[in-house]
Amino acid sequence: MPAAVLKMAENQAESAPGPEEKKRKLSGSGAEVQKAPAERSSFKLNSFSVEKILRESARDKTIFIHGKVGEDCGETQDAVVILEKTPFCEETLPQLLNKDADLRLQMKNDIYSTHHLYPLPAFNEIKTTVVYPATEKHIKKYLKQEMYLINETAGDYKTITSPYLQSQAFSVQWVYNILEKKAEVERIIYENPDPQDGFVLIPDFKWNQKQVDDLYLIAICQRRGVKSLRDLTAEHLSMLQNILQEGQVAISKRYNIPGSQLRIYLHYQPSYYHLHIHFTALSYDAPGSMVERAHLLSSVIENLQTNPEYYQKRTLTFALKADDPLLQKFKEAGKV
Ligand code: M7G
Repeated sequence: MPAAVLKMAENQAESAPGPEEKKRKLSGSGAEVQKAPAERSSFKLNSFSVEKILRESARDKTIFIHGKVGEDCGETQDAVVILEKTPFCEETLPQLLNKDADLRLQMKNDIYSTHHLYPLPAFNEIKTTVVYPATEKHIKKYLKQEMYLINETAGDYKTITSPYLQSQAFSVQWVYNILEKKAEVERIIYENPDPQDGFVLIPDFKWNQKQVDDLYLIAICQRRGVKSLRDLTAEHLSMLQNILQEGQVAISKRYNIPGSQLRIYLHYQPSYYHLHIHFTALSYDAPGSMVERAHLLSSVIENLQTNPEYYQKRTLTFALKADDPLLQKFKEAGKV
């Protein structure tokens, strides 16, 4: 057993937080969320000109924008910028509500009044994700469209999906960069280095790590060549069990969230075809956690224990966007 695994296993019994400890940590004194201001970005927002709003949601307070970069120097490239208002953080409430925050009255009626609060910029963050240069496929990924359900049989996977993926899937270079310690090294939360059954646990880039309410991490398996749920057999059980057990312990230790408050699942279809598992706070309505996409890791493990070829044999259902070329392939094959 690798050292990292042993160390975690030893500490497992003492790692689950009691309700009081959890309350204390979540109320702001201990949960290890990222606080340090990051370095300045080299991406120049003033060189980004908006082409199209791909999607926006008033409820989620997010907007997905397609734009061009470099129009001034004649070499334009596509970029996708995602803006998202972040949840409040109990730790920074005092600064948000202090005398330096500018509170303007909007209306007053009897005991009721509404206001505009303009906090100091440091406490008014907009989480910003940039994909640059973005491919046509990235732009489509974020474009709001009608969805269609596909029931993919084992045969469909072999004849339609798999050949399509070989030619069309997104690059997983960012995944290799994490595994090879070329990127996001300081963000790694836990690693089991075993090349067969190990994994790296790291905050998902959807999470700004400022508050645990929307906690989102991913476990990326060390092993290459396992593309998705479809590839899993009993041979992968020990890796999946490591991810489930060690991932929960690592999150409990670091963020004080017990395994019973985590949603741990795989996407099918994923966007990136190197096996990874999503860990999100159960109380957070995470994007991509709907039934037609999310497969609970605990159920995946049990299915494989019952039938080692479960995911090789089963029909798997997922939704595709109207202009997804894979949907076109299914249509051509008369399957939609
Ligand atoms: P997925 O199920 O393949 O696709 O999950 P989805 O993006 O449609 O959910 C991949 C996960 O990896 C997503 O939750 C992404 O937010 C996350 N992710 C993608 N990229 C490119 C990065 C990255 O560079 N770093 C980190 N930490 N997470 C990423």
